Amino acid sequence: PAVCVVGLGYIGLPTAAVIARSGCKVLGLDVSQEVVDTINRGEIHIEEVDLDGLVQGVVARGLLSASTEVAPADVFVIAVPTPFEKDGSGDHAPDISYVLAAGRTIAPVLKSGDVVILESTSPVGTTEQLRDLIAAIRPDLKIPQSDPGGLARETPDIAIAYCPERVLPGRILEELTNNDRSIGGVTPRCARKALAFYKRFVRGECVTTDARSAEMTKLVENAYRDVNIAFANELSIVSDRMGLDVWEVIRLANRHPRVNILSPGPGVGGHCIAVDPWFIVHGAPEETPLIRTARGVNDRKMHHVVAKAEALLEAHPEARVACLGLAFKANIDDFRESPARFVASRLARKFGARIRIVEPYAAQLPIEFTDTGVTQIDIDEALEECDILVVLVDHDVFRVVPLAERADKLVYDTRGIWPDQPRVVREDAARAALA
Ligand code: SAJ
Repeated sequence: PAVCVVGLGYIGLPTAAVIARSGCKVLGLDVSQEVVDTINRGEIHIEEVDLDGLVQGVVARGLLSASTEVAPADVFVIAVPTPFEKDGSGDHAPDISYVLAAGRTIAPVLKSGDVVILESTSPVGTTEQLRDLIAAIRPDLKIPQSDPGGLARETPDIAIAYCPERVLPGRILEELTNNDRSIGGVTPRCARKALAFYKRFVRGECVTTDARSAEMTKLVENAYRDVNIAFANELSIVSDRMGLDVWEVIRLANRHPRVNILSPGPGVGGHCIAVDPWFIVHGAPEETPLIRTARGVNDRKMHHVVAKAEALLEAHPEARVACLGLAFKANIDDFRESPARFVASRLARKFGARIRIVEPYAAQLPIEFTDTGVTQIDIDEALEECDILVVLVDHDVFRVVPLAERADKLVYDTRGIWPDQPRVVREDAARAALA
């Protein structure tokens, strides 16, 4: 089939490339002319393992091209952002305007037999809203209606389904092919149509369900992780207070066969885990105290880390400080919604030239560090020049620094990468003792 992928971002571009590799002719749509031109040159505008070679190959073979103009296709895959907007009351309302805009873009070229698949993380009911929008624009098409009794006899002209991506940045290409997928149809027939498409390039199991359940499943996966990370982050603050090493406590607790606590960190970042739980809270505000609280715990952890780092730097006014890492997690170059970046920029604003940043995945420092006096150095320079190391990201290049090279440093390790570090900032008492 001819495929049109709407949105060529972190999910859309790898998805378009993998579909193209399976032999389909793929047109990628994006609103940015720059993105379109880059891809048509066989280049990419995002960083992802092995994506450059794949895109170059499928573009060269004529299987993938990009455009700002829609064209007819047999399958449409929508992978556009679904951010949330904070309204006046501090509520977090999902913004599905890009999904609806994509629907308006493709509706005019839809024809009988087409399959429309939404992949963007979306609040429950979005796929049906997309369906209603298409129905309003194209009254000439028979649109699938939800049919719980299965009594409808009419065969709709098009199929509409929700199939969330669930790939991990840094492992996108591998997970795109190997992960299981949930495929939720507006009707069972829609799900089967979408299933036949995914079978072309997914090796994992594809499980069909209804659209609303598939939408909720995606949100639940990320809320599950957020709640579990919040538990770890809360433990880290509790352990601080009690003068305990949280990493030691978690290591021991995880020896229990049914306990598997995640890792504390400076907070939760990225575009998914810190966002998607709000979609559930927004849909059922009264029924979600746990999910809401977990979000708050993870957000507050960033401020906790800032406060602790500030106290440390104030207690050692002569010390030169290196912040290790800006990315939102280990071994990637993605700085969106990064707690590490938040902490480092706060310290930069307050302490200026005392701060150095080590981020091997950044060619230069982000905009907010301009005019702060902060400089970017590499890890070797940090180990030579700096007295305090604030570990904000668990990049492998930091993890492998041997004890001998950091034994004389004072370390605030928010990721627990150096369990053997002798001078670690752990809790208030330890900080006072070190000062
Ligand atoms: N983090 C911790 N402690 C942990 C694990 C993670 O502090 O033990 C932090 C990370 O440092 C990062 C944040 O949480 O700041 C999120 O990282 P992540 O690796 O948990 O997740 P993402 O955002 O890279 O990708 C997630 C994945 N979802 C789940 O694992 C349930 C991925 O499969 C989804 O496809 C993706 O969200 C998405 O796009 O929704």
